[in-house]
Amino acid sequence: MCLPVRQQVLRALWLFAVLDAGLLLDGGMLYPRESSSREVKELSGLWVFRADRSPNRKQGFDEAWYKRPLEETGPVIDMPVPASYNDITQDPEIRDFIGWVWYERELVVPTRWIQDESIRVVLRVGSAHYNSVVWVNGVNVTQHEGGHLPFEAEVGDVLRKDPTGSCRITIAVNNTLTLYTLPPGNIQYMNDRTRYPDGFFVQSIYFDFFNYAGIHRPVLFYTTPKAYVDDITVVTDFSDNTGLVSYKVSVKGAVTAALKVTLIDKQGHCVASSNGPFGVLKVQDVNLWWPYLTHENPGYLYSMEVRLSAADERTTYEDVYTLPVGIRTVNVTSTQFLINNKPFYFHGVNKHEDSDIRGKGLDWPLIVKDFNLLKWLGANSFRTSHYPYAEEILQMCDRHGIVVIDESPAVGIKDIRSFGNVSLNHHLFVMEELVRRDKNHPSVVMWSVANEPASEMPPADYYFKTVIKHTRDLDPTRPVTFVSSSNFARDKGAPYVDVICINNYFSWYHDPGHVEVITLQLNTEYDNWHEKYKKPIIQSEYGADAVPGVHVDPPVMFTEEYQKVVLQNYHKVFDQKRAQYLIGELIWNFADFMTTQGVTRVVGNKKGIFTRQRQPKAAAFILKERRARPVPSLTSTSVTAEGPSLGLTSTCMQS
Ligand code: BDP
Repeated sequence: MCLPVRQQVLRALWLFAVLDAGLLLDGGMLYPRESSSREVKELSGLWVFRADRSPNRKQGFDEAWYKRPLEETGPVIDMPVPASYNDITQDPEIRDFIGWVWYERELVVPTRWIQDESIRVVLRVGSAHYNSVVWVNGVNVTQHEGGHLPFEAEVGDVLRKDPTGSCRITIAVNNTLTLYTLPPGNIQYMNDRTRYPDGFFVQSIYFDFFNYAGIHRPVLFYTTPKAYVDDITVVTDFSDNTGLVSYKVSVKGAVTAALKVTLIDKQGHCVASSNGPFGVLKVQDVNLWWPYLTHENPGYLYSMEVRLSAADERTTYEDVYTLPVGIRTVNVTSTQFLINNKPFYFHGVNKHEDSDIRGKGLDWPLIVKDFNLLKWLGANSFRTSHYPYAEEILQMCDRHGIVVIDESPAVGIKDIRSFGNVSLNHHLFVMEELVRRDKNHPSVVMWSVANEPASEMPPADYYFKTVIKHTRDLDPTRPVTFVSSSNFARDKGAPYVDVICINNYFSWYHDPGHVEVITLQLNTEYDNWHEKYKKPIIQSEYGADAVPGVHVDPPVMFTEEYQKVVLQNYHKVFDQKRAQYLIGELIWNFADFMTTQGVTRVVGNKKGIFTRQRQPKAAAFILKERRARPVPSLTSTSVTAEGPSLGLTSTCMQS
């Protein structure tokens, strides 16, 4: 049964307000897709590479290496893109290199891109860690700060200066982290000449993964007509069996343009259409987007085709962009997380973008293997610890119904100087970039603004209040969280979040070797948080290192048996608290991953339930078995009558 028309219209109007709030951002960052009006040319493969080993790392800029072929400036090597450069060579200096490295690729672009002035040619970098400067044929076209989000530049005018279409792309990338970058870091020069050679420095980081660097995601050209669809925002809702897709399209390059928007189902049938830059599409007999294992047909996606026509005194323009759309709602109450008004429990993992040889470089075989492992495990979700993952991974999540907590790169904010205005403004900007990129993914159900900052420091209160509010203003349709290290007494972020996410390592970093304390300590922890804040809780990290193949029974730390028994003790408490307010459990970590060298890490962090090569340890079978098992306490759970705690979201209003 449908809601009365008046109520539906009110809801649609409210969604428009949401969309307007979400459009504080200037310009879109739509994923490049081919269409009848757009071409994509990927530049993955071998690039030319040179690390600037000069003492101040500035030789490349002083000598303007971007002005001529890189091989004319000095010795160069082959470097695959996308990939981190660190583990590609046999040179320890490259592995641990800090400073500017230079990449270059030469190609010829199609003649019509040069000749046809009605085509826009855009160069896009999926991500490069951390600071990047980009030149095309020696002309600086863009620069970008931040290692995990895309950036692009229109380069048609530069290319047109050379009618042969020859194109030399030079990208300088610097992995130096400062107290004001995200994540923060700090370079320390060691000046005691009795202990360190001249110029010796180290980069301190406050996070537990290797600071892999280079061009990590695809670099590509894409084209659009001069008048084009710059951005699309969708917000979805439903009432009984009618789906509602509120959309807003922003156009660039034309003062007026005609827009036709069509929603197409998986069979290729048009199910709704509309004209104009905003509107509400109504879908009868809607197929909702459901998470994996909650429905026989999870991850249902419609295709929203946006067709633009415009004209100027010289020519006419047609642009077509097709966006995958999943129709679903997200709500939070004081004890539950609701997807499509049904309680959702995060049976999840934390991941890293990390693997042998390629480091953090995007790698399709690895991505597909990981999704197969997630399904084997019965996992329905993950957190993008501790930075935004590749768009290609989120697209897989959309298609497979894997639910995502989308985390910013704000990991390791530990120094008081990283709470100042410079850092805060940068953090706000990064949240804008993240929301702009990921706002249309149905799999993304929550934003995480940071992991384990030093939230006890006095400026943390204002800092996180501001970042969380800004994130909500950017996207009022999703809850916002911030991941706390286990210290209930000092936490400053919790009053502002919608869901409490807590990490703790009982019997590991606290009371090492004493698994018998886990249940008591975890119960106390949960009750403290929930009594005070009345918000649902996710156990956002728990786990123990296990060196694969090391066995001792009775268990001792670092063995596969110990990892298993830690998990089993945590699970006892999860099973009790799940009936109350616990809404998820995310193991730390899906797979072993590389870290900087240190006395607590044996060739990386070994808390994976899979090895770095994706082979299961004993603990993986514990999780697989747990997730296959029905949870008796849940069978009677239904949506509570309590009002939603997120007064701001559309989906809350309608639940
Ligand atoms: C947590 C951090 C995570 C670390 C983990 C560990 O959030 O990044 O890798 O500890 O020490 O506190 O294994």
